Amino acid sequence: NTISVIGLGYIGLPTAAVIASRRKQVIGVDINQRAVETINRGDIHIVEPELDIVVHAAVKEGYLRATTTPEPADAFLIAVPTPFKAENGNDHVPDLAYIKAASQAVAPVLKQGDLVILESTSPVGATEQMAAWLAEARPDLTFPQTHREDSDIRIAHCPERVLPGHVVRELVENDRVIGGMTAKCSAAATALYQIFVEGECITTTARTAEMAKLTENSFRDVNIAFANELSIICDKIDISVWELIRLANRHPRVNILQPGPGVGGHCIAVDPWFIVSETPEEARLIRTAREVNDGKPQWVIDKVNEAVGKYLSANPDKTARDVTIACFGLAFKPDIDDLRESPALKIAETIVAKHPGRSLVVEPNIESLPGGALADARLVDEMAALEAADVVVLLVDHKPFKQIPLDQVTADYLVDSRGVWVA
Ligand code: SAJ
Repeated sequence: NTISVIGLGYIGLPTAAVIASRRKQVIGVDINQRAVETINRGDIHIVEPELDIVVHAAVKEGYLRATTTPEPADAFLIAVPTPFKAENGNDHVPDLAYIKAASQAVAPVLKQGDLVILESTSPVGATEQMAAWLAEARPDLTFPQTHREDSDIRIAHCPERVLPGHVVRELVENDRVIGGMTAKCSAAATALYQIFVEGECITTTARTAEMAKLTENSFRDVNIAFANELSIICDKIDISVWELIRLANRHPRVNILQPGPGVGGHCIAVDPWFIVSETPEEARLIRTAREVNDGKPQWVIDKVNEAVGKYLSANPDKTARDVTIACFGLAFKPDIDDLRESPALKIAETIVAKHPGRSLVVEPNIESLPGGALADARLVDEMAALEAADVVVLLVDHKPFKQIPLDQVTADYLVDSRGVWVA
């Protein structure tokens, strides 16, 4: 049996490689020619621990091969991005263009008995929409939406749920929600995941599986928003939010996540909007959580401006242009190099734009600063930054920052959005 994975990004590539490591023939498909060439050399184009070894072995042993055009296979796993777009005054409408393009690319090579699985995080109804696109392109085949259990093609939604940084392990260990368009579709998809999933495969409908994925990420977003709101309240009434959450979490039924400079990444800050966009009247809490988290970067920037103001009052011989600000961390979460959709990056850019020439940035996971607003800043190491800075801004709780002994962090003007240096 040959399995084809469409989209060789943060989800598709690890999935393809893990299936190949179980000695199944896997054809990976991506529109990015360079990514395809890199993979066929046995290398990877994304950063994810352990992935390089798995891909290298799969390619060298002949189980994984990448190409830009889909080829016939017995199962197709679609793992392409689902961003949102602005439409009719709504800024957060799910954009299914990549799923549509993938369906249209796969349709010509489909044959009777094939299984098509949508893995991309999707708004409710996207799997049915994908099935409709496939049926439109292949009127000679039958699909579950019209022929139920007699259809030529089986279709399911099986959302990915792996945590970046732990993808290779979580792909195998996590339980899997399998949402077939019919019971036979679920059974076919379950058989496929059982090739490599050691967690449980739990079956449901495609629509419930879609909503389950959105619910998981919305739950996390709402919990983080709660923590972020607490951090703003505590700042106002002079209580340490870090100590507060530690104490509250001692209750056996309380588990509050950590405040931060905002929520970044490609999932948690996006997926709740798929629910809000579908049911704007009802999804009040989910929308508010998004707004609280999206408002946090500006709150941190205001705190930095306040700290600069205090520094200038204490040093009347200085002007705003003389202030050296050091930003610790740019990535969207700790111990990764991914700066995309990062609130820390956004905050650092705003600070540097206001204080060009003197700003310092510490980001141990990158070799050079990205261009744009940060072109006016200098990338330095932890100690150099602590030495030179008048105002220190902690944005990401990277390990190397947590390892700095507290007595070396002597900044009088410190904005610590992660509670690394203030207990
Ligand atoms: N964050 C906080 N406080 C916390 C935890 C996280 O501010 O206590 C921030 C992070 O700094 C980051 C953002 O939230 O900016 C998101 O990071 P994350 O580690 O919570 O999640 P992601 O986006 O890397 O991965 C999530 C995971 N979902 C859940 O844990 C419910 C992952 O399992 C999903 O597979 C992934 O989204 C996805 O692809 O949807």
